[in-house]
Amino acid sequence: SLLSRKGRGILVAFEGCDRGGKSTQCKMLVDYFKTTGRDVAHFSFPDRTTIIGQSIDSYLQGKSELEDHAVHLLFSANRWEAVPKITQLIERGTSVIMDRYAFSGVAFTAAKKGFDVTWCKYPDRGLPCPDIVFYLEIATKDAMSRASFGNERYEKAEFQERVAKVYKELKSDDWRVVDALRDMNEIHEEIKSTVIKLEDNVKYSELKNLWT
Ligand code: Z5A
Ligand code: MG
Repeated sequence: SLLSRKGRGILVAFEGCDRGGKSTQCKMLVDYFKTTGRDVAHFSFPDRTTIIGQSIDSYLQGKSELEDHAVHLLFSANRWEAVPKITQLIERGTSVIMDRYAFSGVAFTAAKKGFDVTWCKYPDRGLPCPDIVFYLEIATKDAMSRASFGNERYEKAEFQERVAKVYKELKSDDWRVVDALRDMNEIHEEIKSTVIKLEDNVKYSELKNLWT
């Protein structure tokens, strides 16, 4: 099924603690793809528009309570429900840029008391594996000084520190750690050049499965 002559699209994920600039960089990369005539699609997780996403949204805003394991599985289900679209796009040559992914799922749940990383990874095992993960690294104190930190459930300094620790455990060779404190255009240039270098290498390779 793989591969029109132009090859498959590239799968990119942005990860990191709150307010590192993931959404900003995601949008800049999507715009770059568009202006250079590349086919591109943009996904954000959680996708708050689906039925599952609506319960996640309400939970994050503190309007409803969900048991910790149950909400973990909902976040994962919210990714799985997007998989048919994502794989089809990739196979047809469209690149997919994702704002948060399974690593967020693991990092935020494993930061809670009584959870281990192995359990947290399992529901996301087998998802399409990103060709590259940009980890926007920012210290909690710097994140807190950025706009509107603190409005949602997980936006507490002590919790964010624990999230950062789990992310450290998840890092692999496909990750690029990006210093998120710099000027956003400088960060964009770095991300852009990494993606351009990678594009030709992945075009005719199979998409891998996460954590298998
Ligand atoms: N969550 C989970 O528990 N399990 C899961 O499986 C998933 C997620 C997928 C919602 O995420 C929550 O869900 C999140 C994790 C959890 N909880 N927390 N905490 P979200 O992605 O919807 O969260 P958000 O509200 O979009 O915040 P964010 O993503 O953390 O922010 P960001 O995207 O990294 O940053 P930004 O919006 O691009 O920038 C933040 C501000 O900084 C903004 O004012 C920018 O203009 C500014 N900014 C950006 N870049 C710079 C630079 N370079 N310099 C200066 N200022 C900058
Ligand atoms: Mg964001």
